[in-house]
Amino acid sequence: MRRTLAILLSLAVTMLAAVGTAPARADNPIVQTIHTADPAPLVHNGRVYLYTGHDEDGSTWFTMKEWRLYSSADMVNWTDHGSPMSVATFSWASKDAWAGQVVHRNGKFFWYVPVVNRATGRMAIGVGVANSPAGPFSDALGRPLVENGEIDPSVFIDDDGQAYLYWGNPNLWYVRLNSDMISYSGSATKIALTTAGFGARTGDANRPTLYEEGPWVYKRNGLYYNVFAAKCCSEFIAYSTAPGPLGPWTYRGTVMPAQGSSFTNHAGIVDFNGGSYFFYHNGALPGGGGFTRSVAVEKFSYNADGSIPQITMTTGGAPQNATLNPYTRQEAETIAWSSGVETERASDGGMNVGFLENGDYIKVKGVAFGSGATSFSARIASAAAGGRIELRLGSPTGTLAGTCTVPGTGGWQTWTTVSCPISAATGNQDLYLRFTGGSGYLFNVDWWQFAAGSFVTETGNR
Ligand code: FUB
Repeated sequence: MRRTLAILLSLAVTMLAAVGTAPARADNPIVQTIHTADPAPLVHNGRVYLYTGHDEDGSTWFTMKEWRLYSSADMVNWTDHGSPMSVATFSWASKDAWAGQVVHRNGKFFWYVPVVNRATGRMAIGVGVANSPAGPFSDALGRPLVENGEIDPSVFIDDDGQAYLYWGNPNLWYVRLNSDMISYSGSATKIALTTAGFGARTGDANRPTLYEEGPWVYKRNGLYYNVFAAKCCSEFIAYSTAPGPLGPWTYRGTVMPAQGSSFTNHAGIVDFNGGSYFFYHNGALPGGGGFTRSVAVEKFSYNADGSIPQITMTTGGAPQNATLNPYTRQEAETIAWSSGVETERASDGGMNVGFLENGDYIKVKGVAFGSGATSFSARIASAAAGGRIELRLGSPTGTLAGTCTVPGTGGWQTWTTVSCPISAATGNQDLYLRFTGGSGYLFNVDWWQFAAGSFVTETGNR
């Protein structure tokens, strides 16, 4: 994927350069290193955790083997946490890591997902459980929680503590979860799909309402919302509201029209730091489409009556709501935008960026340098000859604040720390780490950090 992306991105840059226009640096879609789909955001301890599916490169179907996780404190710079759960987590499942949702209760994180039950060949809902939002998640039950061949679980915990699991395509089901979150009371029940509740669809006798799949159920100011993928195909995002968790539902209209080169869409909504955010997916990356999707986000405000305004896909994305501190250690895989970069598991258990070639870069947005940085350090490894990290401001070709030389270290996971002097990095800046060197893969980066004060040369382990 990175090669296709790099070629298409460099073609776009060349075309823009030819007409004398600098490329606008968009921050949607959120992830550029792989294709992601089916966003499910969760706010926890001052961060937004964004759980996604992973569309395999070149897919011609929903070929999805694992889920991925990203998190952000500012809605713009997203840290890659890798894959905390996959189809292999569920010994009874064979394939299809499709759209799920994570909820937090009793100090645990429960991840409800649809996967194919190998024994029956049908879609079933499994539950992963973890002690932290980043996992690792394990199979909570060793078997499906519920199975009826339908998909896309969403879980909502009401103020009285009663939790509900909703899911379904073509039907919309619910069941009351017990407080352990891994068992239920009563049986799976269909929510009546009436045109008053879910809008009228024409041209499909089997599906008289707009409801298609992907419910996202929550409560705000006493009103219950069900935001869902409507009509097929292409899908748009619509919503219904109700006075209670089980209805009666009233269709309220379009949240996001069909746009963006993917015939599916999938909604996830959270409030964070005083703002409301709508997550969705499209096919906006080069090479993107209906089976190679990308997760994106828009900020929005509810209307005074609680209705959701119509939201349009943008390339700009959500505004940054906090600056990033360069004087604390930052993971190299904290990214607002990147070109040619991939991520992988690092030997310390976290992630590193890798497969870096000459000219690849990472943008980190809104970096608060204050009165000025004087040095930069990075944890690097290289089984090749290394290269250089250029620290540039404002754009990949902007002011050069410093250059760190990266040596070969004898292995892609043989880590050492390099440092170099920095000048002219003051105030709030978009920082670009641009990787340069010879041909082939250059080096990996695990983390980086700036310092103020006198520069002391440092190369070695710490
Ligand atoms: O990603 C696979 C399926 O496509 C999801 O389960 C649906 O919601 C649709 O996005």
